[in-house]
Amino acid sequence: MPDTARPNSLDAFWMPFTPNRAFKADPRMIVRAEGMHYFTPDGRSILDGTAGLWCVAAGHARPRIVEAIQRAAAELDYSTTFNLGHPVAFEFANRLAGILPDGLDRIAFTNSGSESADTALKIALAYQKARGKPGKFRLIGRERGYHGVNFGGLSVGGIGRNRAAFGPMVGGVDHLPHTLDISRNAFSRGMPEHGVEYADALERLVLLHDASSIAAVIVEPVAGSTGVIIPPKGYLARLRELCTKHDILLIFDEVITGFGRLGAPFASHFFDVRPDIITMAKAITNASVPMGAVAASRDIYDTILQSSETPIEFFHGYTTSGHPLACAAGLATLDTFREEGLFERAAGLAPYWEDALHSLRDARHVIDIRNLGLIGGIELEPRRGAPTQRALEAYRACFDAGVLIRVTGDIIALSPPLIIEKSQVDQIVETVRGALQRIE
Ligand code: PXG
Repeated sequence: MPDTARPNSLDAFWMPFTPNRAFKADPRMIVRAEGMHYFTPDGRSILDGTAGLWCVAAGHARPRIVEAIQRAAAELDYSTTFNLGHPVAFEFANRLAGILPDGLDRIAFTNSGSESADTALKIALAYQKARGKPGKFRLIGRERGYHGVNFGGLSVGGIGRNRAAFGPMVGGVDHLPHTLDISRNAFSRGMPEHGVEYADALERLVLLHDASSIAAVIVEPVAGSTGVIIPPKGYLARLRELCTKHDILLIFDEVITGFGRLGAPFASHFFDVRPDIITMAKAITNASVPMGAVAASRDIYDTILQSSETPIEFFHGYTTSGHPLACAAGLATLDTFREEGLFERAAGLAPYWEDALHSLRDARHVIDIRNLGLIGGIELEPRRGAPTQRALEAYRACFDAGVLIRVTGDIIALSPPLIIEKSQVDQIVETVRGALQRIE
């Protein structure tokens, strides 16, 4: 047995989105998790303010999910879903269809949010071709958008650093402006007042490219990874209206907002805006087994199937699409959400969360606070000449004080498991306040 607390060497693992050199010089390790907490090798508990990475919505190591995975592994470790079925994949797709917005009930499985984004974009293109409009090939993303790290999602994504090293990307892509407008909306509680007109930029892209060339628009309903950008009031409805007017598909990337993060099953319910395609991942299995999914409207599914000239209608899929362990974990996760009323719980806690976060308004270095559901963003003034440094130090100071936060740029992003208690909300906020007080 390897000694998990002290690996022999840190050299071989090329860590994702990590300053490998700095981390390996001064590592932080986690060896166990339960409920709201992680545990370090020396037994210290760390309150999880980020639900892992926005994904452990029901809290850690929930027995029902653990047991479902154990049972599934012993019964059917693997079977392909290429031209062969296993019941749990169909059952899980049906259960997902039952909590998705009406009409979005055709589900493709992937293994991550990145794969979900690329799958959704390919579905959009295949649909346009299937309905006799192959000229509709353009994909519109948004500045500061995050749709994972594969080439499709990266191309419609709008985080410059993530794209910089990787060449010309997928062709025929353009971007809407992002909606962060601190000059007008700083310290908004919930949805900001100003900025619905950012959606009208789609009209300009239509003038530029012509709607006959545009297949789909993809956005995160609430942008998470870029540092929590809440959509202005009316923005998503306006985007829907314009997509409908110009015969463009609307894709919501709900990898973060899905499964209760806003206090409703999906952001689509929360905002009462129905896209044509929804992507999911992360909390779909409470992150216990890697999985993603894409829900398409029945019209999209039927159109692609009915127009197909080949037996296989859509040439796409992964070896582990609908993996038995992931589906079993997903079913147990949905059971947990339902039995514990976690989406409603998140909705009930959201006002407390909002008040607690905004109590940091006068904390040192803070220039904006943004919140919705159980999401929080705290933007810090960048240190002169050393952007991102202040947030990194805040991250370290919070970790040392027993709270895990997430930082991106100079923004602290918070997204606790939906099982969080009010006293733990207070602990996160007071730990952040103390950390900001201590760092320069
Ligand atoms: N779409 C969205 C909206 C995401 O937030 C992905 C796609 C990609 O998912 P995978 O499973 O391929 O990582 C994401 C992922 C952060 C952070 O710190 C956020 C993500 C991943 C890593 C870090 O905010 N989101």
